[in-house]
Amino acid sequence: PRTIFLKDYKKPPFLIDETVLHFDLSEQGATVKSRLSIRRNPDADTAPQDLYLDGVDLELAAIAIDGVELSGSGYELIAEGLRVIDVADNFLLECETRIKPHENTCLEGLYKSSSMFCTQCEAEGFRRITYYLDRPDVMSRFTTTIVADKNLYPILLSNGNQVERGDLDADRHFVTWEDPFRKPCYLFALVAGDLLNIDDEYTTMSGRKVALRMFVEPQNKDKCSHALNSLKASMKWDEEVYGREYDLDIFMIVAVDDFNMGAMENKGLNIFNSSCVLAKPDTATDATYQRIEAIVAHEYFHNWSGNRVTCRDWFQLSLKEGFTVFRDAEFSADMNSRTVKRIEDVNLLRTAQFAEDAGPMSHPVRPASFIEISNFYTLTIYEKGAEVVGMIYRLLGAELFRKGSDLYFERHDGQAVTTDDFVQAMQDASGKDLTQFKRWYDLAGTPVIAVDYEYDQDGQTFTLKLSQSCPSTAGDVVEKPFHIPFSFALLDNNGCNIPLIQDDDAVFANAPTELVLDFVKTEQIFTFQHIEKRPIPSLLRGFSAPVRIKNTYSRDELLFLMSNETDGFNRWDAGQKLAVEIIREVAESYAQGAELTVDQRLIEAYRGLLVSESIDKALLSKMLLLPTESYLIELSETANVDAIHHARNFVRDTVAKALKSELLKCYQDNLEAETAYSADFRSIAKRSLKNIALGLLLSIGDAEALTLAETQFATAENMTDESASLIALVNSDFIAPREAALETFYAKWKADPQVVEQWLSIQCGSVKSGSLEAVKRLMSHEAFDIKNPNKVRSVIGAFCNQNIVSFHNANGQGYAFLADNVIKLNKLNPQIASRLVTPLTRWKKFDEQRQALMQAQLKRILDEENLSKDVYEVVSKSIK
Ligand code: HT7
Ligand code: ZN
Repeated sequence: PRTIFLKDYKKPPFLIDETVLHFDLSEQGATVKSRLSIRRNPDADTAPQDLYLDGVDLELAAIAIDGVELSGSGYELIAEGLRVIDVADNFLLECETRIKPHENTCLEGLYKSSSMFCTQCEAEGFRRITYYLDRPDVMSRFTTTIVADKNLYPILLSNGNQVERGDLDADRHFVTWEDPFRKPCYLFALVAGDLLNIDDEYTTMSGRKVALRMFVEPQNKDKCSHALNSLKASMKWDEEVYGREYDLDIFMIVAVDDFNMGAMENKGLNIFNSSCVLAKPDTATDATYQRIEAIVAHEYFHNWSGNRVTCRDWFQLSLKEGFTVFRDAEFSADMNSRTVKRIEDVNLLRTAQFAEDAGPMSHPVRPASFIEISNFYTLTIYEKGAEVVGMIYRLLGAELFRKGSDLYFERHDGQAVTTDDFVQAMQDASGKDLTQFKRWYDLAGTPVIAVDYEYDQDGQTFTLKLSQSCPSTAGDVVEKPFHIPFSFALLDNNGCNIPLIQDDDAVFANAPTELVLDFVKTEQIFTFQHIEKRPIPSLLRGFSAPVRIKNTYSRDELLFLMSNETDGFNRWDAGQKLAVEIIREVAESYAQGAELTVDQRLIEAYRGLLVSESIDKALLSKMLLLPTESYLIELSETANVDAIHHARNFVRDTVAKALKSELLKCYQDNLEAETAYSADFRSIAKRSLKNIALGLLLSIGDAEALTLAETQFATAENMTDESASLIALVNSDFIAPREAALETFYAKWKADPQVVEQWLSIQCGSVKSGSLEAVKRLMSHEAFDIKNPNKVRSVIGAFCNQNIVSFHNANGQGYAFLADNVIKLNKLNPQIASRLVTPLTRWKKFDEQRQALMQAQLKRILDEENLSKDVYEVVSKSIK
């Protein structure tokens, strides 16, 4: 397969001003007629005689230029495309293509999901619909007519506004849609089905009424209100925080069951994976409620950051994704607990993005090359990309950042641009030099910061010395430093912030108590004056940059920070750091066969948190969670999976035993009956605390807790409590109650796919119920369907990513199981196959024996014939 390089980017030689599409959908297949008004691009880098169009798995039925049918010598079918020979400067190209949506299992282009037709065109799916210039810098006005059976497909949708509809003979009908905004074809969408609509309305800041319409299969009509409320909140937030107003008369959301990712921001017609949009209290957990709020917002925000201003090429993907994740994270922080949102995001970044960036697929936020773009919808593009935007925000401050985003949207509205254009707008609006900052876009790897500090009692100065380095994946060290916003404070021994005076002349009274330091050199010293007593530094507050920071604190300092740090994120992080140290200590003893003991100070710290009257419950619920096995593996040079698993469980159980009465009280205190389910963050925090306490108590085999869990399971009035009690039972050693609960749960919910997905992943992700044999059995269960990505993620994904000791069993059978399924999925759905293979690519983290077993499976996959580009790229880059 061919590698595509950013350095080879050329402007498109042709442009398409108008795209008129006509779809005829039937049970036999679809016929697509296109009329493209094409002209040469006056700004093109080259002027070829021929026009090359992208096209994959299409049957060309007819082709004409300016109304004249082309003979065989006028065009040539080439690999993945069509060459139209010797074209003029301006012409109308008409094509008729036939496609088979029913046979489309890769879920790109036009496909069928249950009884409906739908599309997924990003990144390069449009070329599976018709021949086209399938690249984001070709922006066109689309008019789309859909013809289909009126009874089977009463609803026919596309982008923009509906302009015409009518009946045809033989029980067929048509609808025509016109999108007034020029857009790249990756934002095209079509939906046809027997769907119900739930309607709402929004009045924009300028007083325009926008119809909001959510389309779902009839059985889901009571699962729409949360998404619609989230949509209205997002529309309002984007007006208030970014000054961005919605621009069409209608905004549509469609839920589909078969979808490769979470959702898609098609202009005016967002398509969602059902699991990311449908919710009602008895079927969706709090986590799902919050995920839906975030994803609805994310897709809506793309209307400006992605659609109105789009990407020039796919190397710029983070231009829209990083910025939009930053926007949706700020939205979620405003709607919920800001500290908890930050904790969750940093947890994901440090666990999974750092691992990606240290692995074989490591790439910069703006990659320099790729084989298959679908492989680059990564944590680096999304999450690290959002961190990079967040760093600009922290360097500029809220006001200048807003000036920058206003300038960016104004300057580039209707254009396809680059991450450089984004940074330039931020620089021009703020006057802050971001030249060095741009390095974040082009270099892979996670910088490491070493912190050193000194307090001089006589001079009353505190000196902070920061050094940075960045190990690249090639094993060398990046020489040039990054521009790092390093958020910093000093705490006195009561936990109060001390004024930070860097310049002797500064007025003490106006001195800030928190600073964002511009850390731009490899080594840099910052000095603070008039510090009367030895302070404790508060470093990288709020995780102000995506870096690893070497731990500089003693255990006592960490304990102090756990109860006194004024930055919520750092307070939580102090607890994590302490727990990591203690689990590692226990893991070492376990590996050596020595006696296991847990530092009593950790237990006392948790006791202090549990009895605290003042701590915020949302933060407390996060502080009571130990670092995950995945994070502990990520932090290890060579991970001893079994030792980590046992040590973490030992620490958890020791804490739970010691704090049994506090945990029972915590459970009872947060049990209070609710009038009605509410997904506000305070209610969520209470449920979360209660359920964490329950899980801890059950993990130590507490009989009283078993009764509590069984009662909660039988009487729960919402899915959060029902599934939490199921999870607690599944992860306990109460075998009979566990099996009974799993059976009852399935019998109750088997008709609801979103709940069944949870049922599958709870079992497969648990070491207690998810043995490899059990997982294989589930793959023959009526609830499983290998063609449905959600089911694949719930079973195979949960086993390989969450049930870590079982997947990494030294017998290698977990690895072979994953490889078998990657091979199977390679044919059915390459995008899903290549995502699924990720855990095998992380072989470097494990012992030699496991490394060999993992690599053997990667080689087995690579030896397969007809490997997709998707799987080929990931596997070939992962083999030593
Ligand atoms: N922009 C969307 C990306 C997406 C996608 C990419 C590849 C294959 C399938 C896909 N479905 C959606 C989603 C988003 O980031 O908003
Ligand atoms: Zn996105």
